[in-house]
Amino acid sequence: MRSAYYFFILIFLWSFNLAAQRNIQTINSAWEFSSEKNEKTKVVNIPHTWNAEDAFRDGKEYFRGKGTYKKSLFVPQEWQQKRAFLKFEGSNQITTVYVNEEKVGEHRGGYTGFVFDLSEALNYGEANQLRIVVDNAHNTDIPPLDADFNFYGGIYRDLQLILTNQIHFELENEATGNMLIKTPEVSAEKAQITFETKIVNHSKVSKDLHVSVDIFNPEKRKIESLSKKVQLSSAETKSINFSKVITDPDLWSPDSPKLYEAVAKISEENSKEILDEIDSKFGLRWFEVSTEKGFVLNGKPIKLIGANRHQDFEGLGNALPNSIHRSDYKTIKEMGASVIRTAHYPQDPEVYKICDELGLLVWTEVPVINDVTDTNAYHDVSLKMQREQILQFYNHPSIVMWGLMNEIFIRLVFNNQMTEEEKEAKIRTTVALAEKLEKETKRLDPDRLSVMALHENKLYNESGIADIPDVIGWNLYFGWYSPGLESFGEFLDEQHKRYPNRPLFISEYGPGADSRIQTDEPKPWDYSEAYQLKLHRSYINQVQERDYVFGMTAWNFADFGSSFRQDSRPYINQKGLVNIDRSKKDIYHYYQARLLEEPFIYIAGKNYKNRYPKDANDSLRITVFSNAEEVKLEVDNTEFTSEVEDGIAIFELSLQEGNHELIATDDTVSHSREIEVKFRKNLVAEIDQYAILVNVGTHVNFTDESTGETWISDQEYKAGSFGYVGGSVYQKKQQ
Ligand code: GCB
Repeated sequence: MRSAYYFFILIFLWSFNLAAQRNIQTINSAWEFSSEKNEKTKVVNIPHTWNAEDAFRDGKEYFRGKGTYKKSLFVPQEWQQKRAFLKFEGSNQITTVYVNEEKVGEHRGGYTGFVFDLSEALNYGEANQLRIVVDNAHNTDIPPLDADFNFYGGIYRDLQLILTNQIHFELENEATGNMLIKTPEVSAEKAQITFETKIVNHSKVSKDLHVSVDIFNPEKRKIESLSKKVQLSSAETKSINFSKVITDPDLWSPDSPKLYEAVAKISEENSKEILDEIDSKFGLRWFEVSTEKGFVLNGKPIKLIGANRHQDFEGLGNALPNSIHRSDYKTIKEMGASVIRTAHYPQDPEVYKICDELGLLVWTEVPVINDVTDTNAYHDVSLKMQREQILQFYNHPSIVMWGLMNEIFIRLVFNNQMTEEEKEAKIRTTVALAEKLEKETKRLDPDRLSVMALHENKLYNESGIADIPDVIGWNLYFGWYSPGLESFGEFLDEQHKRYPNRPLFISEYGPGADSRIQTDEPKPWDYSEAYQLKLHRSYINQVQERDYVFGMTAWNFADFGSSFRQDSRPYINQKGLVNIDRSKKDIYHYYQARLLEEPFIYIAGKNYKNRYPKDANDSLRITVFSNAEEVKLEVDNTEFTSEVEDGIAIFELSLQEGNHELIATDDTVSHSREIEVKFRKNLVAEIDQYAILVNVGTHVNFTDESTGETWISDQEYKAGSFGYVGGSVYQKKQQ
């Protein structure tokens, strides 16, 4: 019976082709939404989050509680011959589904997919009420408990309604119906492949079936057809597996991301009619890692350099259309990256598809971050998340590492309230969970690497947790949270000395940077783009010098929402290589100069147009990124030349006041930019006409995005000028 509060009804008429074996449609549009916080009901489309605005307005107070989505769905009589499933790609974080007020399922965890079978709860030949309650309140039994990103609530990834025949490939499982394609042994000569499916008979009678898998090569030519006869009793579920050895495989790699495809079908014996069909892409490659050789893919060593990526976007929270997921990874690939880390959780299924297609190696992880709870419930959800992640994304050749945990002792280390006994108990439960996660990961997938990201603290080694996974990722913030850029390499050398067989990866590094803040004299904590450049340059060099470090991922590809942060832009972590709206910071182009093979040149300073030297004798700095050995810079018809070191050519120029066009070239490619020069001394001279805008007490220039005005860095007062008398320029953290 329809309850009274369905005050406006969105009748959803389904136009399925009932003859087809399986029908998949998104059921994203026009849901009636209300939340505990805001009783006003509105119509929303999925992907949806209710925190896209308040997480950037109310800080830590953004709403965490229950949101309810409702829809009226007309279910034709003919569907009685079918099975109907609801498939979520991700919904944060407890999701409960009701059909006509009968509960059909509940799922815990916000970053993996899940499927509910609606068939038994539906009323056929009439309208059915779907009600989905999503709860993103803090829950001590569900990771993440605490982290430096927002836990946006809602059904923030696509939702599908899937109609199958009574006999179908199993859907309602932790793999969300994925056929597992395993490639335990691959070489240049041959590849061993297995295909694992499960078939279900919901009909009342036993059936003689024919199950097949067709394999298509990267040129889309069918190269194999495997099949089996199977008898399936009523209500039975059966595993059907196939294996095949392929010779001369077309290998997958970042340079040549070749994908095969498998199509599995069920038909009744002696009938051409297909009862169900599923497909999956897969790739053939092998890899190994060691401290001597680094990361070796298909026999060739490759130093992995790339970035981490959070899944939120300006104005949208985490509710992104697939097109933005795609364009993000395209941007990462165009930077020259070979690896990404989906910190700190499994991402949209579209992400792994595009990484396969573009050729990006992936470290993907579960959101077990900062702290754990010592309950079976917490441990069980963590394990389930890892199982769901592995089973759902198993077939992607791009994935090479399954992450277990991130900085799991960070809350403990900074906690002054806990007693020593409490701390010891916490360490014990954390290590026990890590062991369980490792075991589960290897049980499901012995062919990939397990990995864990640590912060700079001795507890990881002392507790033994760092010995659990195959490889270790260090999140290192020397030159930011800890002093000294060079301490980074020293720390690594010391680790390598103590643990010579432990392959190391730098899973995070980077300072906050704000495109509005510019300087020629960068310092830690000034949020300038120049300091971001200085730190990343130093880290890349130090990693390049060390063969035992097999890769690095910058923190972070993009600025992202973090409700408790008060950096130079509130509620945003600004360590991105691009801004939260994906406009690029200089540093993005620096990576292009370091990583791309085709000729590249770029004049840094997209947001450093206004320059304020003291006078005509004072110089200003132009920075050019290039992968050539030498570059030329033409300024007002005069040509200067500079050598390139670490992808950077520096030009110190003394220029007259006014606009100047700069053209940089290496004779194959060129890039131009305009700057405007104004002398500080003339600012004072013109004070009766214009105000002087001084960024008081700092050494950086700040350009206001809304007015285009630049607030210039402060200086020591001298007669006839402006500036401070006594004191010193403010620095957030002395280093
Ligand atoms: C870390 C965390 C990451 C934070 C980052 C930061 O080590 O793993 O989640 O966002 O530091 O910016 O402080």
